[in-house]
Amino acid sequence: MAMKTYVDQPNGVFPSVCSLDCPDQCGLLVHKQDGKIVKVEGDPNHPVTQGSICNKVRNMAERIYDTKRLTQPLKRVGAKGEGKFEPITWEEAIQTITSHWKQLIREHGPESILPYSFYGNMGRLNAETMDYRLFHRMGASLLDRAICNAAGGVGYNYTMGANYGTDPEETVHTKLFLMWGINAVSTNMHQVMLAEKARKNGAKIVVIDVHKNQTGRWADWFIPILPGTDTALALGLMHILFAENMVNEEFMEKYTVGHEELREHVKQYDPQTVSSITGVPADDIYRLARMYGQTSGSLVRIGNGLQHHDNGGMCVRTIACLPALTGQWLVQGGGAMKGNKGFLEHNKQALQRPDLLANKKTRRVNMNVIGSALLELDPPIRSMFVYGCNPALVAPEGNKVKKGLLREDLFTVVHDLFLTETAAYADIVLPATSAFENTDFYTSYWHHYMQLQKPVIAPYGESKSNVEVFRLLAKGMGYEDEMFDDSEEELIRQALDYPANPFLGSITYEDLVEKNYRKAAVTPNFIEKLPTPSGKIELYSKQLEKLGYPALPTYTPIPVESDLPFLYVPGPNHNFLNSTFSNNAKHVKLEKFPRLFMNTADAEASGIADGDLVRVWNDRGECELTVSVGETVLTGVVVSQGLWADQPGAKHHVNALTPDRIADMGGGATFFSGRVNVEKLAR
Ligand SMILES: Nc1nc2c(c(=O)[nH]1)N[C@H]1C(S)=C(S)[C@@H](COP(=O)(O)OP(=O)(O)OC[C@H]3O[C@@H](n4cnc5c(=O)[nH]c(N)nc54)[C@H](O)[C@@H]3O)O[C@H]1N2
Ligand SMILES: Nc1nc2c(c(=O)[nH]1)N[C@H]1C(S)=C(S)[C@@H](COP(=O)(O)OP(=O)(O)OC[C@H]3O[C@@H](n4cnc5c(=O)[nH]c(N)nc54)[C@H](O)[C@@H]3O)O[C@H]1N2
Ligand code: SF4
Ligand SMILES: [Mo]
Repeated sequence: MAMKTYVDQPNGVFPSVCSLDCPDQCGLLVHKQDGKIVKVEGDPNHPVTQGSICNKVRNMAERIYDTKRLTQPLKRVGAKGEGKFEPITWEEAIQTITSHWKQLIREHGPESILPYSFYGNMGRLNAETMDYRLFHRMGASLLDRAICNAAGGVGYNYTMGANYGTDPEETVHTKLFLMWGINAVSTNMHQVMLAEKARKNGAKIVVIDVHKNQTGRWADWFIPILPGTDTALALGLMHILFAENMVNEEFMEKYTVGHEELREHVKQYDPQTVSSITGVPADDIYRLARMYGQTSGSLVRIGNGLQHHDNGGMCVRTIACLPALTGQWLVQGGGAMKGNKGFLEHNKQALQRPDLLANKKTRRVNMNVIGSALLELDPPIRSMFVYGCNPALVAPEGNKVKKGLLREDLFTVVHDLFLTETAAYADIVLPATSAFENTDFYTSYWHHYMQLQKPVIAPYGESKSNVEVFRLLAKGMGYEDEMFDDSEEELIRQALDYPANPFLGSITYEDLVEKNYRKAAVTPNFIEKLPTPSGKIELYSKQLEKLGYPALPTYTPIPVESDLPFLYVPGPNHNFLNSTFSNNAKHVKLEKFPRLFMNTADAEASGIADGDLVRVWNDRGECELTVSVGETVLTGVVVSQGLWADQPGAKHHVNALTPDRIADMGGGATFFSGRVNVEKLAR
């Protein structure tokens, strides 16, 4: 069945999907007039997102047609980082890149080339298909894409075996929500809407966070906690659940391994001890444990924030054990959710062709240490191809990243819709299409629906999709493998041919073309057979033991990296998506300026008043932010929101301050485990 695209229809309303790195993955309706997008709204027919979307994407047309959008390939004519470029043709761009790469491969081997990317576009084809084929074929260095949920994802899997969790559609039946380390009002708004429905039926919402932000204010009960101590709180809850007999013995016997060992092990985490670690009063720990142990239909929504710490993997592993103690996995609306992408797992082997690396011991570079890697790796990285990612703003140890990007002998190519902070350092810049200009398919990491993206508009200027750019680069490299000729339709068919995932069910390409939303065939009894070594929920993990970790959930404090007075948690904000939209006037206007939240007692002690401009610093760098004084954070903690770019006279690059230490699991990032000092600046 040929897919009809909407490109040739100048007027009308067309179904689409949000391509941003957001769990909600909304169904959209894109309105066109005279060939241009004039409005983006939610598709009421999407079973989960039901017609509502966030303000960021309601203003998407402003970004698509932003006058700053790239229309042509560019080559650098100024100094690195200066941002001076001249237009060139695609032919010249591909020729320049591939001849450079051929020379590097001859002289230094293919591992001198590093792809650097993330999910600026969540489309499975544009995020991780033709690019992988090309770089695997080439034998380039491999990138560990560990900047987001790596620690927590791996930790969760030690307990559950895969990214399997509660179906969000079931959460209208939930009676108790533990929103744990998630700023859901900003980052998972449809979970908030579902929780609101449940609330009308009496559900209670508890938020456990280091910052009383919009999500904390929405809660029935907000529990402030010290950063990096959530593992201890979870263990304290387990202590009480066992001690007060609020566990489900039958469930544990049937579906878990290690509950007897765990029962003994958590005796040491008594509420007093846990209180002194977490800053949560012992009475509140009792109250929370009883609420959790006595409410059926209790859901733990595990966020990304609590795992951006040195101990983030073990933290998520630990919290993920809670519903197994109470047997909540079998209760409608109960269980846990970290990420659900396992249910729509498709044939990545076919799409990405890792087999092409079969006999090679290709080196891996963790994207979280890109600054050090560019400055110190031996043999050096001599070329970097950046796409769908903005490392100059989003990667930790930002000053090291920028210093690395300044290397004269580094040949950098950036493919993006905009001349990002990273692109300013590039030798060649390539214009990217927006997702509305592509064919792709999408799988949410929260709800269970798969969706096809049909192009709605023609490519903007001379921009090209990732898939197309990697096809051209493969040709330019002289690779004649047929896989580089696969069409988008062929790729989607290959992806869906995957009997290894039973939940994929019978979703076919034809289905996707015909119906907008196709659901994974998940039933709650997925816990009957989990892909852990034992097939059960692993409260005790021999796998972890073998690797030298504690086999049972265990609290390890985050290292105190310096004697600076404040732990610093620089999270994302409401109106941007990571650094996306930080360059679009409308979104910046909505967000106004970056703030630093500080406790009243700390502010008074430092002679800082609400609204003061402060310098935030450590030995990695500095930043200048406007202080918001109050009780939204505990003493000894400061929080900022948003990945802002430096402006002339305004140092807003928060990742100048963040550590590039690697978390306990999965090579994860530790953005929120750094320490800073704060001092008042004269205006
Ligand atoms: N509007 C908007 N939506 C987004 C994004 C965005 O930038 N803006 N980004 C998208 C992406 S890529 C991701 S990964 C998700 C992230 O979305 P979330 O899962 O919500 O993760 P964060 O916003 O990083 O952090 C969530 C919360 O964790 C808190 N936190 C930090 N450290 C700790 C801790 O030690 N313990 C506890 N209990 N809480 C802690 C922070 O204060 C924050 O409120 O959102 C996605 N959606
Ligand atoms: N301090 C701090 N740092 C953080 C975080 C934090 O909470 N605090 N969060 C971390 C997390 S969770 C994440 S996921 C990362 C995210 O970091 P990034 O993955 O860098 O995300 P964005 O900043 O949104 O940048 C995505 C870029 O991709 C581009 N893009 C979009 N679509 C396409 C396309 O189809 N093709 C190409 N070639 N480009 C495209 C966009 O224009 C944008 O410039 O940031 C991390 N950094
Ligand atoms: S960013 Fe998230 S909430 Fe906003 S439209 Fe996209 S998927 Fe929906
Ligand atoms: Mo992320």
